[in-house]
Amino acid sequence: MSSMPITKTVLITGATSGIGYATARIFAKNGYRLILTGRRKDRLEEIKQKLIKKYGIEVTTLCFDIRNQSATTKAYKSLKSGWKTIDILINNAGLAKGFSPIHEGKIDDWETMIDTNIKGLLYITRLVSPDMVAANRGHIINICSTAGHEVYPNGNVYAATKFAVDALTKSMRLDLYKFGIRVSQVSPGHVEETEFALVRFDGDEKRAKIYEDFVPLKSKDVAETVFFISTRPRHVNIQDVLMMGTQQAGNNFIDRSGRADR
Ligand code: NDP
Ligand code: 8X3
Repeated sequence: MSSMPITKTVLITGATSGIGYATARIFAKNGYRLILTGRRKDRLEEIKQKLIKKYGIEVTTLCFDIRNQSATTKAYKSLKSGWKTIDILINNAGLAKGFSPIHEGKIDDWETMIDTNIKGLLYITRLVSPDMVAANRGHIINICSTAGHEVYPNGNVYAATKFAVDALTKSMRLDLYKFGIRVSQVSPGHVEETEFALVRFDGDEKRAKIYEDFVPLKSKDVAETVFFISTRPRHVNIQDVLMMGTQQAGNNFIDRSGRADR
């Protein structure tokens, strides 16, 4: 780490748990200023205080539902002047809801995934990117998924939203590279130390135990990758990192013979 103080500001959507929280911790540890978002106000406040106390950094929080365009705009516009220049935007907020074949899927679940994973990502990007264009610099890192590269049974709409994220990453890059803005993506396979499975199965803890017979990635593994991407020299843009635990070889190939770390 350089001895110069880091003054870069990072906005992380969905920082109240899992990959977003792990990403917040690694940027905090390295002295960045953080804007953390999510819907759970108490969690945001608790994480803010923890990171300030542990790392002595500056943190501000924005509590809003990213599916709601006016709430997203209002929250973003509420940022105090010193917080308006965002160097790195990490589009992480997202979720899967349900695990049903297409003919049994719940329309509400589909709407939730589409509104969060695609429309929410677009709303915040639309707000942050003009200032990056004006400044001729910036970095946007989208959290996609292996599900954005390869489908699996019952993954239908979740996979469709992540294929959309992949398309957006590629097309945002085409629109923004002329302005010196890097657009990158991380596409993880299964990741534990997240609430992903619990959310997918509507809080059903039994069904959410999907990592008991293999070792997936941990949230920190993904966070470290995001951090690595964001700390390359300005002339380097890592476009996509497809990453899985060693016991996963593809979305449809998981060695479930037991956790290799036991
Ligand atoms: P978590 O459930 O732990 O985290 C999801 C985060 O997104 C939370 O902070 C949540 O905050 C936020 N979020 C969800 N919905 C909304 C909303 N409507 N408005 C604002 N924030 C919202 O799961 P992960 O950490 O696993 O998920 C992070 C990203 O990683 C997602 O995009 C997911 O698709 C992706 N991913 C996850 C993988 C995994 O296996 N875990 C693998 C590949 C990709 P809050 O509830 O406070 O609003
Ligand atoms: C999350 C990983 O395999 O559940 O994107 O789709 S998976």
